[in-house]
Amino acid sequence: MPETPVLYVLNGPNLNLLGVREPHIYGRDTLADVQALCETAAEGATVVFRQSNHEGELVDWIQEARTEAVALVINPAAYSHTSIALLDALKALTIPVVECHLSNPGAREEFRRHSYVSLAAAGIVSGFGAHSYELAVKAALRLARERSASPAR
Ligand code: CA2
Repeated sequence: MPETPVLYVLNGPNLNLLGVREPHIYGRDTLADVQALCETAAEGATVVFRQSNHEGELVDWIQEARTEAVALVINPAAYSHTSIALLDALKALTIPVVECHLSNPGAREEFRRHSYVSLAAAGIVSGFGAHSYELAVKAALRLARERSASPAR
């Protein structure tokens, strides 16, 4: 592991509205609040925290993480359920990927019960509101540490 590891936390469409609308589903924390929680949970690792409403921009950032990050946390939002482009970009990574959701999509509408992104994720944290991100950050950094201690041959 580098002395100051870098963790990417990427957020998909409409998550910029967090805390502003639908607090009964997604809670009252804003995306800035979530970023602060991630930075605290990262315990000294550098967190690159970004949100985009555009699929291609998320693909570009995932590709960037290949060389810049030790691990990646992603809440792909609605793209979880639709995007083969995100899946392909994530499958090209060798760093650990953790999928993260505020709500529990498995307990919601049928169309949210399938995630393409899950096919490329080491694990999924969902249903705990902003706390999902703290758990996901910890899990991603732990996986990165484990892999650097015994790299795959
Ligand atoms: O629970 C999650 O984190 C989701 O990824 C959120 C997505 C949804 O499409 C996924 O099924 C589950 C929606 C993000 C939209 O976020 C908003 C936040 C506040 C107000 C409106 C939308």
